[in-house]
Amino acid sequence: STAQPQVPTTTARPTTTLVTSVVSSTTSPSGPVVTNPPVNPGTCPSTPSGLGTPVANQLNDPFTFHNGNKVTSKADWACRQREISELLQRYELGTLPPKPSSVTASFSGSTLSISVSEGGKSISFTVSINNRPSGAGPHPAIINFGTFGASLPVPAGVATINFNNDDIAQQQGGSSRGRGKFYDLYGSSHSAGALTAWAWGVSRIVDALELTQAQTGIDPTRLGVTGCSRNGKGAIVAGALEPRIALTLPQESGAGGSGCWRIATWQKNNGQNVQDSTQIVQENVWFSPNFNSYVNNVNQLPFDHHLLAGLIAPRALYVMENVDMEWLGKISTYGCMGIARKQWEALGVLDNFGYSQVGGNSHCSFPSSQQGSELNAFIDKFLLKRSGGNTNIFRSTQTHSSFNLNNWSPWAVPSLN
Ligand code: MCU
Repeated sequence: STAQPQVPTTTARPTTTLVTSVVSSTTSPSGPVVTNPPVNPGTCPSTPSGLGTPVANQLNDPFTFHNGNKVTSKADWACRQREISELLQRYELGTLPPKPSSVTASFSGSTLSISVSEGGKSISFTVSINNRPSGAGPHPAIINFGTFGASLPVPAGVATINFNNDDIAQQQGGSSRGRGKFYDLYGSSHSAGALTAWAWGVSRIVDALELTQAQTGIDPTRLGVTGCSRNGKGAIVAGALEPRIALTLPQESGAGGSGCWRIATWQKNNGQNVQDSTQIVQENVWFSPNFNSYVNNVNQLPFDHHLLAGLIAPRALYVMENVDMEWLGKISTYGCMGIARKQWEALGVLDNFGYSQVGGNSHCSFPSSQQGSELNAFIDKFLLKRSGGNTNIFRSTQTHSSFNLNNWSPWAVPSLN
C-alpha cells in the first residue's frame, strides 16, 4: 500500500545563522540547522536561499559554493560541507536537531541504556553490545542498523553494537510518518525523515559510548556504522551527519543511499527498472516531507548523493553494491560514487574511499569476494589501526559503458591544502 506523501508547507527557508552549540526548540522545520563537521560559521560564506541554477545530465560541482565562489582550501571544504549538509537537510533529509540538553547512559551485561531529555520531554532506548573482544581494550566497534546482527562479517577484535533503528523512527510505509522515539521527543510533525532521525540516534549512541568508555571498553574514536538496503541508506546518512564515525560501511543501499537521483532518473528514462525519487517517497518515510516538492524534477536540487557521501570525506567510506540488482540503480551507484570519489581525491586521501560492485550473491548476503582484500582492509586500517591491504578501491564486475563519469562531472578537481 502506498500512502500519499504529505505536501510540505514550506519549500524554502531564509538563510539562517548556523550555530552548532545552540540548544533550542527543534519542532519547527525552520529551526536552526546543525551541520557537521562543526566549523565557525563566521569563517564561511553565507548560503543564499533558494535552489540556484538547475543542474542537468551532470552532478553538482562539489568545489563551488552555492554563491558561486570556488572551494580552494581545506578550510573552504569544511565550510562547503557545512553548506551541503544544510542544503540536504533543507530540501531532502529534514532538520537534524542539535545535541539534546541531557544525554545519560549506563551499561549492564551487554546492554547500553541511553536516556535523552529535551524541552521537558524524555525518551530512552537501549542497544546491545555483542562480541566484545577480551582484554582491557579499548576496542573498536561497528554500529549495526537492525537487531539481527550485521549482514557483513565483522572480524574478531571488533565489537558489534545492534541499533534498533525502527524504534527511533518507524519505516513501515506512509502511515508510519512521525512515529518512533525521535518523534516522541521532537513532535510527530518534525521535518526529519527516518534517515535523519536514525542518524540522530547514532549520535546519541556515540554520546553514550563517550560517557561509558570505562565500563564498555569501547573506543568511541574507532567506530564504524553499517546496515544493508534500507538500513544501508541509514548507514551512509549516519556517516554523513555524524563526524565521530570513523568508518562508514553502507551495504547495497541503492537509491536514496549511494545512488544519485539524477542518474537513477536517467536510467529510468532509458527504460530500466530502477527506483527513482518519485517512487521512493511513495514507498516509505525515509526522507523529509519537504523532499516531495522536488522529486518530479531532481535537476533543481543543489546537491545529489555524491555530495551526501562527500560529507564523510576525508573520513573512510567503503560502499558495497550488487551488480545483479537492477532496482537498486547499479549504474546510479557506480556513477554517483565514482564522482563522489573525486572529493577524496581533492583532499589527497584516495586510500580512504572504496566502492565495490560485485554479483552472484542475493540481496544483503555478503559476497566473499568483498571480504579479505576489501572489507577487512578497511576495518584493519580504520578500526583496528593496523596496516592492512590496499583501500584505494573503485571497481565493478560490470562495465557501465553507457555512463561516462567525466561527462557527468565536467568540473575541475582542485588540490586542497
Ligand atoms: C535497497 O533498499 C530498499 C529499496 O529502496 C526498496 O525499494 C525495497 O523495497 O527494499 C529495499 C530493502 O530495504 O530491502 C531489504
